[in-house]
Amino acid sequence: MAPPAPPNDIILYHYPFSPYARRVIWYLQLRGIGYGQCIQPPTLPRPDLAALGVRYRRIPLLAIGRDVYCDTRLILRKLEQRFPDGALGARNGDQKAIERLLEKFTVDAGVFNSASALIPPELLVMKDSRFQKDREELSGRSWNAEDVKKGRPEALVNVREGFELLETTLLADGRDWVLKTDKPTLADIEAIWPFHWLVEMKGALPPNVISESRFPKVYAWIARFRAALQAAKAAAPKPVTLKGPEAAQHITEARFAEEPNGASVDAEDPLGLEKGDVVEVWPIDSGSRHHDRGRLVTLNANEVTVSSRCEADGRKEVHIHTPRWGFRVAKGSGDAGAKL
Ligand SMILES: N[C@@H](CCC(=O)N[C@@H](CS)C(=O)NCC(=O)O)C(=O)O
Repeated sequence: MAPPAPPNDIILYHYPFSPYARRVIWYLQLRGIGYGQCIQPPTLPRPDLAALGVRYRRIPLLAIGRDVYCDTRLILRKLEQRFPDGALGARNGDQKAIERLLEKFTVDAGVFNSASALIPPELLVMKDSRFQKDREELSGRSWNAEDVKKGRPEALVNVREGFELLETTLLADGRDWVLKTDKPTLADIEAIWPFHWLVEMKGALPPNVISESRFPKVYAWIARFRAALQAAKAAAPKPVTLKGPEAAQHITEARFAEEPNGASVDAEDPLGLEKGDVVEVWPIDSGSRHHDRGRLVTLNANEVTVSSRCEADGRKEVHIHTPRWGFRVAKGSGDAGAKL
């Protein structure tokens, strides 16, 4: 029997409790864009991704055709470009700035890092030694219960500052949505996800420090967002679930979503790399030991693309895309098909 076809040629690799993956799932739901999904374990190994030749160890990843996009910052940008009709991104300059700065605030500036330090050590998953070890490999910090408890006060102070910023600036005038729109936009997604995640997580926020009575506007905004999502989810197509081998087969047999002939390497890029160079690319904040490797296809101000061989079928190549910000790219050596 033929494997199920992923709607719009999209396959999202994720696991349901990933707050980063939710950024993408919410976006797809709010837009009503159908997609396929391939559910991953919350810890390594992830043979479904290894089969594609992908070393990047974080979740989510999104494939469109034979192009695989790492990192939600790039994924959301690509979805905006690929489905411009009804895009959720801001339209004017000031609003675009707010949207981008909110992304930097939550993803880069550490709101999420502090939020993740508030996962209660009592949660079952936190007592799982395999999960602990996996996250230590990822982050380079200790995840044992005692150390997690020690880190909580400082993380709480940081997260409280995030709540306070939203309460007293963007949401202070009583608007429904961050950009004063009728419906949630990308700027709401960029701002809300770590706060929403913590509010939903039992035991993460001590009510004497962060609660509905202290931050009523933020809590009301989260409740509105939840209701908007529920309505969008009910109206959106249900995701089509694919098993790992089905997803890999689909991807390796698909066309490239981005025409390889149109790809270019910026001759003025400060790194001085050239098209076809064998390079390695990896995130510099965490999961940095996992390097993707391949021939350089695209290098511009916002994106690196390498062509990497699939482990499952060494004749097939997929294009792995990452953002520039938060990632390092450097010349590798030898054959791009070799395993790292
Ligand atoms: N900057 C990345 C961060 C992604 C990230 O850290 N995701 C978490 C899951 S929420 C993760 O990968 N955890 C480790 C893992 O699942 O292997 C993005 O925006 O996608």
